[in-house]
Formats: sequence, C-alpha cells, structure tokens
Amino acid sequence: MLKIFSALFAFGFVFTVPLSAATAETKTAPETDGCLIDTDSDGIVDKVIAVRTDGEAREAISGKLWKQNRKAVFEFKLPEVDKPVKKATLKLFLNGKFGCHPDKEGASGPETDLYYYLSPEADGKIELVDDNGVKLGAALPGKPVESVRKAITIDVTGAVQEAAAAKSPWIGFRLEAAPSAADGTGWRWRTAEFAEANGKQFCPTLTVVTE
Ligand SMILES: [Ca+2]
Ligand SMILES: [Ca+2]
Repeated sequence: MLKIFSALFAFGFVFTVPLSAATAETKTAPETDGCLIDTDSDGIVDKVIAVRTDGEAREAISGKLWKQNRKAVFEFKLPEVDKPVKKATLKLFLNGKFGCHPDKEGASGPETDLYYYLSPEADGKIELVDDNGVKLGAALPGKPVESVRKAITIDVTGAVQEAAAAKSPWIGFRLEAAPSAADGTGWRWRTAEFAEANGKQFCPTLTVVTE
C-alpha cells in the first residue's frame, strides 16, 4: 500500500486539505522532471534528459559543468482552482551531502535563478522548448555549501496566479545558473523519482493555497 501511495504521489497525485471554511491547500508532485543541456555552451539547449524515461540517477543538476550548461526542469499539472490563488510555494530538496557538485566542503554552488513557463510548453513532458518563459527571481545564492539549507522553499505566488488567469493546465519551473555564475559547479536537485525510491518527504512539491 505504501508503495502504491508513493507511486501515485510521484506520478502527479494531488491532494487537497481544507484549512478553514474559506481556504484550501493543494499539494502536487511533478508529472515529470529532468534536465535541459546545452552540450556545447553556444547558448542553445540541444539535449533533453527526462529522468523517468532515460534512467538518469534520480537527480537533476543545474549549473555550468563539464563545459555544458545544465538546467533542471520540473513540470506540474496545476490543480483546478475555482477560487483566487492566495499563495503558492515550490519546495525542492538538494541531494548529496552538501547538495552541490562537486559535493565537498568548501565548494560554492552557482548563483541560480528560477524561471517559470506555462502551456503549451508546459505539458508534462521535458522538451527543448521548455527553455522558455519568464524569470521569477533568485533561487539560490552562490554561497559556500555549508551555509545552504537543503530544503528550499520559494514563493511562486505570482507565477501560479498568472497560470490561473491564463487557464494554463500546466506550469513548469526551471532552475539555471545565473549568466554571471562561474563555471565548474552545479546544484543537485532531488526529483520525484528520487522521492519514489527514498521517501515521499523528499518529493518536489508545489503547494497552492486558495481563498
Ligand atoms: Ca548548444
Ligand atoms: Ca514541456
């Protein structure tokens, strides 16, 4: 039963908790997650790794590594909301001891930005066209790994409100190193597949609170 629950959660299982007569909170796991990679650093992504289908190691890396630029992508089916969205947050977890590649003391991960995009590019599949959308803000600073918490919650209220207004059935979030970030490091993000194998408490989660 536990296994079935975990699988459902990882495949986009949605549950809603009434917080009060007027407020409801919905938590959603990604339908899919993975990486977009610019393999030759010419500024154009040219390779897609969807973690579920390509059997990668259950983490998505964002950063400038191995002379590539890797971006981590998470796509969520939006809950059907008939009330105004009051607040939305994206919770993500870093993987490994320090959450960084290289995963060692004294390293600094890259300053990282969060972008969002709506349908039709957001569609439950990781594709090259998902290198799109609008910058929402900073996700992580370029700080020594010892000072970075491994559970990261980002306010995405504006993005989800825009998605609701546009009646977009999906929303995608993409993490990528800031243009000014140095080469050589990346952040290691746990995926829904990681959570499926290691515990649903680690699942990337989009929480939407409606009025
Ligand atoms: Ca390229
Ligand atoms: Ca997509």
